Amino acid sequence: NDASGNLERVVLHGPKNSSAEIYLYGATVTAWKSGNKERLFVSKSAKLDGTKAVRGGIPLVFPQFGPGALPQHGFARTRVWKFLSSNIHGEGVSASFELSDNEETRASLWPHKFILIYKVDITADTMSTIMKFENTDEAEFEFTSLMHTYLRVPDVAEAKVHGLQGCVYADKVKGVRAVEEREEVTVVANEDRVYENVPGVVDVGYGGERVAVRRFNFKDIVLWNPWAEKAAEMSDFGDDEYSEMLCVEVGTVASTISLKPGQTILCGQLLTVEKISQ
Ligand code: TA6
Repeated sequence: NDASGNLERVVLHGPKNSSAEIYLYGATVTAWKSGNKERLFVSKSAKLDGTKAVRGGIPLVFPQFGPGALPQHGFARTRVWKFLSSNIHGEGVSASFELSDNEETRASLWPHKFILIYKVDITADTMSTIMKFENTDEAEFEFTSLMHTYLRVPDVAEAKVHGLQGCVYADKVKGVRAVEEREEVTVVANEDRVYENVPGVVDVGYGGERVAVRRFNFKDIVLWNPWAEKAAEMSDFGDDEYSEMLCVEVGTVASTISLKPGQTILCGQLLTVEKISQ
């Protein structure tokens, strides 16, 4: 709870010392421990007081990815969600959260009625984050959405990303579109890429482990590291922290998701920590 006694965050304790922490602000996962290691990156300078989106963990991007009519990445990551319930099941534990439209969003340039139900579930070696989007309006609407996952890695230059070969990507640093030729992608400079319609599992290997990223109903994968020059421009990102993180973000951002009145869609990801046999 925060200083005035309001519920500020939910901490989940799962099997084999696994755990997760979710701030109600933005329903932002800010920690995920598996195999006794922290698997997410949160900047030491991140704001956790609700004054701006958390720099790290898994900020939720909805209803707009990137810049546009709304503030960058939309409003879901900077609103306080409602804690619904937590649940212990055979393999682990979960917590659910809800966000719906309010006066402010109805007065915004995205004035639609919606309900989001977000569920974070951990087992010994996995974390899933699943969103149910519902159109509670009288008219169809469309949106883009993404789970902005900051993975923690010992050294980003040593991280190997598999599963992107053959995909078309928009390179936002170079301002070009191209096809990924590499089976193994490494990040050794500022990268900001939207890989479109990625077919299968993407995994991020570092040391003797990898995190496998499985997703459903999210078409694209964003790969981002600000590197030193962009990190220096962010007040909530330490100058040398960029080497400890790699954003591998699941979403539908190169096209939109549209929902008719009353329609729902479930989208999400399953992150699994796996040992890499040498
Ligand atoms: O991760 C992709 C991206 O869209 C980058 O372009 C960069 O802007 C990043 O999100 C962080 O955005 P933020 O608004 O959280 O600073």
